[in-house]
Amino acid sequence: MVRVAALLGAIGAVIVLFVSFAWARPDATGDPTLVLVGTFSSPMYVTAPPGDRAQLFVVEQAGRIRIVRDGAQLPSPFLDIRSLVSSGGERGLLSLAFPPDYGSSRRFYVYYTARSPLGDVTVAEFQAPVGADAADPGTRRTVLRISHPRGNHNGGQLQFGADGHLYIGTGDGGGGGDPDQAGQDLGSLAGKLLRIDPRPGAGGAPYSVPPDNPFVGRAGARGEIWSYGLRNPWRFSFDRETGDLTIADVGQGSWEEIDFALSSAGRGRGANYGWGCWEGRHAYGPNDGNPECRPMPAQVQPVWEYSHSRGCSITGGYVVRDPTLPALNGRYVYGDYCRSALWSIRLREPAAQDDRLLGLSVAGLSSFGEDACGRVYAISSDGPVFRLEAVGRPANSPCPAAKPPVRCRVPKVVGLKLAAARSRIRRANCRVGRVRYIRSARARGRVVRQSPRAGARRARGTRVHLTLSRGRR
Ligand SMILES: [Ca+2]
Repeated sequence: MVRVAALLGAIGAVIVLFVSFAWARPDATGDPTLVLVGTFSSPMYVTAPPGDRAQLFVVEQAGRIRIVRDGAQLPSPFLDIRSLVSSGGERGLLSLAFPPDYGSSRRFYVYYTARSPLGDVTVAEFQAPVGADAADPGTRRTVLRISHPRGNHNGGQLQFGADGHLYIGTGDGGGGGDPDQAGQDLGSLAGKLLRIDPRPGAGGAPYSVPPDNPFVGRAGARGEIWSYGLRNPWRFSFDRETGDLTIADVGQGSWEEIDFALSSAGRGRGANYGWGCWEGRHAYGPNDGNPECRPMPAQVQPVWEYSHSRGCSITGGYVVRDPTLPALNGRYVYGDYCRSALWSIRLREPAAQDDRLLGLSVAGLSSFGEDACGRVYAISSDGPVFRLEAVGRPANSPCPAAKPPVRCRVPKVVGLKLAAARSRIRRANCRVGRVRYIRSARARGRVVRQSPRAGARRARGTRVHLTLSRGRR
């Protein structure tokens, strides 16, 4: 009897061990995990100046920006504009963007809702003295202001595109159901993705409109508009490798959506994303009778949507290009403010594929962010900021250096036979281009001319054209 009990006990122990092992299976090396970077006061966003591998800038909702340098938070803020910012709910200091020339210009841009006039959506420029850890609040220059008396749908994202222009995501003006019918109104800056050059323009203008914006010169339309039909594009981003644009547009009562625009197909130039006539891929019934929805406008369909059985407010993220996190390379990481689970998906036109849980969660997910070397962060409005890292990566590993692009260094092939020239050109990351023959007395059967010349540096895969001598007849 004792022996039977012991045997049963042993079997039980094995089962318990097996079950607990199955539950507590350690993540495999290389899987994504969350590493705490620091805790802040209602953090909304993180970013870093281009090429700055040591620092991370953390935007706090009330109106401060903090610097984390080499993993440690600096004691005093980089910027404190709490006296200008109306904060709480969806309002506050919402994002920050550094232009490509920040290293020399020291100018940067913030997006906030103003105290006065209350709620005005505001894009402002500040400057930080070279070498200083704090910007000078006295350098403030208002770039753009949009009246916004309602408290919600303030938009809030700033991003510089690879074209050097500043993209600005604005909400539809708030309330519910787009009461101003702003989304489809090309005369309104609300419910849009805008594209401007934020530096002072001609004749004292606070900014200028790039002449290749889609609605420049159209009567009744604002030239600043890049794409429209958005409800509250709280977060949008560019793929740092391809330049593709992804907008996560927060839905009304039923559908959350992801809009995706390939850089090679115009990056959403002039696109109508449908709001307030469409919510996700569905006609938005309450606005059926609105003139803007009669007839229903054609919309650029989202590549992904999910219903409110999964969440309530999408938090858009980034296509991961972190070389130290190959498990997520090329996947778009996103989440939802109302659910803590993080997801990743492959963005494709016309439909995204392979939506998966990451197996990680962040409560109160306010935003994602990306640093100068492409590492991605997940931010909780409760305070913590996490970095997505590969399991097994040593703690506080430095930001990896960007790999220089592989280039074609044109080799000298004059004097070689064709086979030898081909192999030398391939080894130099170039390609063999046109091969033609001439009748010439010199160097029969060998290369007598090449273009480009030897030593030139060109993009990878550049074609090298060859001229060979056949010899005289
Ligand atoms: Ca839409």
